[in-house]
Amino acid sequence: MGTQRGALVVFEGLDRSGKSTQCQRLVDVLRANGEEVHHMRFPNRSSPIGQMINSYLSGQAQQDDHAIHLLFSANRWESVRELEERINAGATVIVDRYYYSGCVYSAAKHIPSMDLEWCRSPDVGLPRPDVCIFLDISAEEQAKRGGFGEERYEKRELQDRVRECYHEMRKHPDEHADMVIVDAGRGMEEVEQEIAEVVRRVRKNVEGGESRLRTV
Ligand code: FDM
Ligand code: MG
Repeated sequence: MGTQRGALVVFEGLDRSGKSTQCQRLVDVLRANGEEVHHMRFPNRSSPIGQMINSYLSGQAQQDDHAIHLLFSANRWESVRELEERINAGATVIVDRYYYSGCVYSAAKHIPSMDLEWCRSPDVGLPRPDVCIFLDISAEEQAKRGGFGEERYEKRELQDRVRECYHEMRKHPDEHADMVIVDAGRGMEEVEQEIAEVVRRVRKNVEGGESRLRTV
């Protein structure tokens, strides 16, 4: 018998949804329990492609919208081997943003040649998560938390369109099956508990089920 594979858990949500905080908390709790955990985030700004993405997001560089979209996808593809190796070695892999962000932030630009389907296509074949935890936050709550940073996409109007695109994307049959919506407008601890419950359930399913990762 080989090693039991780990679960692939993705976090998605708008800026200010508490995504990175909740990711880190989950990682800390699992590790404190002695679990093998690998934490990744996209964009991974440390690779050469990631540095191009970082320059674009910070406004230092311009890119054609299609080109930057493909760079975000390439930035995931360059990490696939590492991701698969960790999963197959039995680690729980927790990912902060994945191809859902890739799709919705680009589609939210409303460029006619870049609809959701086009945006999704370069990511087809990536490892499909066992669950995508979508931290949902209303426009009002997001505004209350305030403090958008300086980066390219941190603007009210675009964020509203991104929110719509996330909900549009949930209609895709695969995405619908994988996405669990968590109301992130509540207190940090309440949100954390709900996430812990979802993750417990998912890890149990993975342990009892098909050992191979599916693909997007
Ligand atoms: N983003 C992130 C994209 O536009 N496409 C992608 O594929 C990914 C992974 O990059 F505005 C956007 C989402 C966000 C910005 O993300 C940087 P972080 O989580 O704030 O670093
Ligand atoms: Mg950000």
